[in-house]
Amino acid sequence: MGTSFTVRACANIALVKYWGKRDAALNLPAAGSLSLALAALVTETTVAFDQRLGADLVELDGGPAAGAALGRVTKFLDLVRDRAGITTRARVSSANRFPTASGLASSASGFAALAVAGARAAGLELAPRELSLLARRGSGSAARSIFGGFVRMHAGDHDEAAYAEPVTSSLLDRVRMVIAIVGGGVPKTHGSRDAMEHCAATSPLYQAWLDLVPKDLATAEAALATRDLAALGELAEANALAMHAAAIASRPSIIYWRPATLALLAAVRMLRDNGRAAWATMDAGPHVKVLTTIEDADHVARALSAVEGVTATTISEPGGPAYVVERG
Ligand code: 2P0
Repeated sequence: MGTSFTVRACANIALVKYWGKRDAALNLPAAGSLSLALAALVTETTVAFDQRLGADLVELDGGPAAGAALGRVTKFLDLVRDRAGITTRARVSSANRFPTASGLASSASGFAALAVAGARAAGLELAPRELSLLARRGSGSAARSIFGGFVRMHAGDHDEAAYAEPVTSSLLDRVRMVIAIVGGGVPKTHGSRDAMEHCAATSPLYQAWLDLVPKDLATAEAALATRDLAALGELAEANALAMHAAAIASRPSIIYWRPATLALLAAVRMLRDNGRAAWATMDAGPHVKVLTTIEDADHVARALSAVEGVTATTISEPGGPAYVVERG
């Protein structure tokens, strides 16, 4: 059996969302995006190539993977094998170290960890940018999870230009994210991969969304450069609402929100009215993630815990880059 590599990668929450592709086969995003890595949401993945195996053996969260989940991992490992010039099958074990029963799942941390562990186990020495390009093929948001802190994903004009890279900002020392879980792990109504495709094909607001993203990226990067958390927060909340508006306008509609999602948005607005740092963002589910500061994080988490329908809250620090924890 080849050397096994165990890698940890953090999930990330986009402040400027990725919502739409321009090439499904290469998984090229239709626009750029910008995210914050979260230390509280970690995936740990071990990969070892083994000559004795006739097929990839994949375990996800303690159980054997089958069907579409297994197919997606094998397809991704095929990219790694092609690159390394091998045909050996692999043993993969991956587990999310996410807050218990959070209802969060992350293809971002999962494919970032698989890209780094898979590449190393196959004997490849890839630079971070190449790992980001590789991770993107597994999942668009995974390209961002190779890096820590604030991360900018480029849409690029060709395959090799669609990678992510870290954005340095001294705001990183000030921020926290509070994750408010709605409905304790109810399965998603629409997976984001199919939902963004359906939105692109049917939403009359999709083109307006695409036109908006470059402007929002410029505003977000300016806020990071000038350490203006209020500007970053306002932009992130507005961008998330625009993404959801485009999704809601799809035909038939894609509505990720539950009543508690709206109650949380109102609570966040009230926190701001009371002078707290709090700006909301939502992804392909009902949960609300709130950008705040170290000073206000406990207060914000307590306020959000009191909202009816919220089953858990977690305060997260910014996360670091994907890294090898063990080789064996
Ligand atoms: C984001 N999402 O920027 C956005 C906001 C969901 C809502 O990235 O098809 O799972 O694997 O490239 O990365 C989720 O999309 O999609 C996502 P694929 P992915 O975080």
